[in-house]
Amino acid sequence: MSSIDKKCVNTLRVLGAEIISSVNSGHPGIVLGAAPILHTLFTRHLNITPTDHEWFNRDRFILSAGHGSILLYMLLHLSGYKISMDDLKHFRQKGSLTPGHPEWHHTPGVELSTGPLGQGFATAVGLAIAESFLDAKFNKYDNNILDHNTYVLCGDGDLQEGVCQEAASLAGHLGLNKLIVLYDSNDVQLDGNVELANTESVEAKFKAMNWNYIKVTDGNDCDEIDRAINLAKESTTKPTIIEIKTIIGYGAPNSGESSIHGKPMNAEGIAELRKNLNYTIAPFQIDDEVYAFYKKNVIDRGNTNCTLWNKMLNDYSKKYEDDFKLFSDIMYNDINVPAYNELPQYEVGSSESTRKVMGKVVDFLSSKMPNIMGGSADLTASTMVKGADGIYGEANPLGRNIKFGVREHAMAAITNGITLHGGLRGFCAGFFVFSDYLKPAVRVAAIMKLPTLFFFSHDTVCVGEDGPTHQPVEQLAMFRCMPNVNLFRPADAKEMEAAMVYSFKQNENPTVIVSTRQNVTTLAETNPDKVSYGAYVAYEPKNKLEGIYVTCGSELQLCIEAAKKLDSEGVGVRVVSMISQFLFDKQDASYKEKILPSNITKRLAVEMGASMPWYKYASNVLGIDEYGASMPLKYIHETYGFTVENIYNKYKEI
Ligand SMILES: Cc1ncc(C[n+]2csc(CCOP(=O)(O)OP(=O)(O)O)c2C)c(N)n1
Ligand SMILES: [Mg+2]
Repeated sequence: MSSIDKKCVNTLRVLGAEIISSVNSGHPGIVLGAAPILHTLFTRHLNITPTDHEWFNRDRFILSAGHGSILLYMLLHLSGYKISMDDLKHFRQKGSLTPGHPEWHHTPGVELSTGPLGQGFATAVGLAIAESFLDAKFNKYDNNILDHNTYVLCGDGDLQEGVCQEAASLAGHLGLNKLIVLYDSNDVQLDGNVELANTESVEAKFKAMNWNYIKVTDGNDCDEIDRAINLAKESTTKPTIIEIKTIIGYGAPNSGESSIHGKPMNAEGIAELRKNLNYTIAPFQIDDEVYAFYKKNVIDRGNTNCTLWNKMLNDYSKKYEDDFKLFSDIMYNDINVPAYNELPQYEVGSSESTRKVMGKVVDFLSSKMPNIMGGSADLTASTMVKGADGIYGEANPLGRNIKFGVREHAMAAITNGITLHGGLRGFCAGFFVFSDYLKPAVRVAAIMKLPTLFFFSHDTVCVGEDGPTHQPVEQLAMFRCMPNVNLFRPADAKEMEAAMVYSFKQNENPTVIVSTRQNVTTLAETNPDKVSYGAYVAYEPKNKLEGIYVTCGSELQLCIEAAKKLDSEGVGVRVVSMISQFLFDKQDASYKEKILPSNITKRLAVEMGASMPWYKYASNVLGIDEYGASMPLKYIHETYGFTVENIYNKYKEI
């Protein structure tokens, strides 16, 4: 290692350890061990610029091992991002710019909120897919307008996660050659040595998944790391994992031991670290030489490349006018979303499952919007949802239909990555009951308010014959209690179309849309114009209002029929279609009062799912608080009491 590299690396090490000790919180192990890896990446490879940190063609760096956050913050500080030494000193403190784990759109330069291990790795696969698709779409023989790498730093823990295996397997299959994973291989994790839990060879495993594998034997040797990254960049057909042997907590008295993973060092430990590294710079100081080195090798290099790229873009705009127009629209997320009334219209009284409608809307929107990309977890034939232009892969990088295989968790994380890249709207689809398998990725999207689209079919026990393992019960409650997640459960084709259009138009939240397996009737009472309010009056009785049914999905029709029966007997009951509790909760008090007047307390909520989410709106709930049972659909409604008769009776019982 050259003396300046050594000086920079030791700065990162000691400053990181001292910040962690001063706030008595954080993970010194990875900072001390992996500093040379990220120093090499940032100063010799990563194309980023603090002056335009959302530069479309920047390299993406994902710290999948999010517990190393202070290392990233220090690197961004040195790289000219608006993170001051004071911000670094307030690491993990209330309201600081430098939270415990990296948070997207909170700290400049952070590309993804990470911390849940494995998630960053899997999301990076989506970033690499987005890059390769846009590269195929826009690059010309004389102008590679889209040309960047996706880098990941991961640790042993990341690689142990199932989501990582799923994503790595798909990345290898897809030949994502611009994905480069730097694996901080220190043989140690939180609870002890990795060998206590793992036996397999990472090399053999990744090679078997069609990855390049490169080993760096000395994680302190920046030149060896640099050579490995250069080699990885040469790959044209495979993603690369570089296993870099490091020593956790390098320089600390307990280096190489799990005790250094997440425990701040005491004063003696810090003193010994300084002695071992021969480091004499005062605490919280950075030598000018280090700043100068980063200025030259990250900031200036990045600025030069960004300027060159802007020139390329200018050339491109002149030579390829039409492509440039589309490229700009994509880059600035300016692709027009068709309005509801441009979609195929459904006649009142027609009958169709909402999953079919969902699939048709995705097809229709994909034909109008070149920025939609996604697919399903081996369930296209069931969810009816697929991307356009054929199957995405090496043979067809312009395909917008991703065959995710039965890898729900990675599917969702990858779809987050596609959306996160910028320019594309990622969607994915599966059976609603298996949304359990991908919930952690929806959670990351929710924390980030990333507008990923999650489409599910088979929304209730009406799945029927497949039985309790396939019949969702508690999943509606799960998504409805997640902050920032908008769950739509449309009642018919009209509501479904309106919900889909709404979801593609907005850029603020992840959306979950659930559809029926069974046919439902297109109702006269549904109102697509009101879908954005979350709830509206679908049926108003002729008689004086005395009660309310609150419902959604396929149960809306049943409630309307029950209300009509009550109306014919002189009992005035309104039916509220609550397609999205999330959106209804956002309405002002007067709208809420209009829909659910507080003096009307006789209310019955009706949904074929866990009753829990409904007590907010009604003190009586007809729900399903048990797991289902295998039987043909024709017995389901009777079995669980979801008939017009029972809904009518339940109201009368109140
Ligand atoms: C999904 C998930 N499970 C558990 C954790 C808690 N956790 C954070 S780091 C870590 C140890 C990971 O080991 P490794 O990746 O080898 O990190 P190192 O100790 O080498 O820094 C654990 C269990 C987490 N952040 N995410
Ligand atoms: Mg480790």
